[in-house]
Amino acid sequence: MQGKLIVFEGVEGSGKTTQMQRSRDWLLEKMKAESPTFSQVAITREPGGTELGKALRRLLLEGTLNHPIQDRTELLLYAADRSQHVEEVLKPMLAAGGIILCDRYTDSTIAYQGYGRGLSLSLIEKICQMATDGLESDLTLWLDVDVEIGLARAKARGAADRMEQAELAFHQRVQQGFRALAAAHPQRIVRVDGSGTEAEVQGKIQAILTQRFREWSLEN
Ligand code: T5A
Repeated sequence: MQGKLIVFEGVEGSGKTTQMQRSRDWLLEKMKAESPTFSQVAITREPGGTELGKALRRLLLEGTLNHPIQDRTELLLYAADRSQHVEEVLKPMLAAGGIILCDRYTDSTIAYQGYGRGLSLSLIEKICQMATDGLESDLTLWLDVDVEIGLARAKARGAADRMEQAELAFHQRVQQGFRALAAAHPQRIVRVDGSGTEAEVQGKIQAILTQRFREWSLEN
């Protein structure tokens, strides 16, 4: 089977990191049993999936209160992180047949910088196209949780980063963005109810992945 890019999306604290780790462990076990030659299941994230990206992540999330980042600057910094990530990490791994679990990708830019900040969606699409060189996810799992629940989970974990500190209405617009994206791309984006326990959410993800891997194996 060819490499696959599986993206996890959602509002702050929706459980992406938790579910990606569980999914990787499960996939590795499953692959080992079903296809002994298969080995690579990698986890990566945006921003911060490369050395350059780690520096950009610090700039984006630590923030500078005295010199706020302008909305278009923010968009370009996320795009710069992505462009580097696509060329340095995603394309080579996919070419080697790997399964990539990626924490956030282009839908986050549309949801946060488009719906959240109010930047032009057509401008964002062009910039995403340039940053990704046309590389789309094979599957995007949207972990759908109420914004308040997600923010409370993130807050319980520690100090809020620059994005988490944005007003509630901003995060609600972001959520609306994910909803619109899922409605517009029903084959690529699958909604997962993220409100249950970690194990319950993981059960739903495993069912979706099982079905998708079956379809992908039939394509070859
Ligand atoms: N961004 C990103 C943009 O604006 N534009 C872009 O183009 C891109 C790529 C990234 C920020 O950048 C923005 C979006 C973000 O604001 P980040 O640190 O990656 O920053 O932020 P998040 O992606 O939101 O990461 P978080 O770690 O905050 O959230 P996760 O990964 O969704 O959630 P997770 O798994 O860490 O869980 C959070 C807490 O909840 C608990 C966990 O134990 C943890 O403590 N939890 C649950 N509790 C109860 N029930 C469950 N089912 C739970 N699942 C997890």
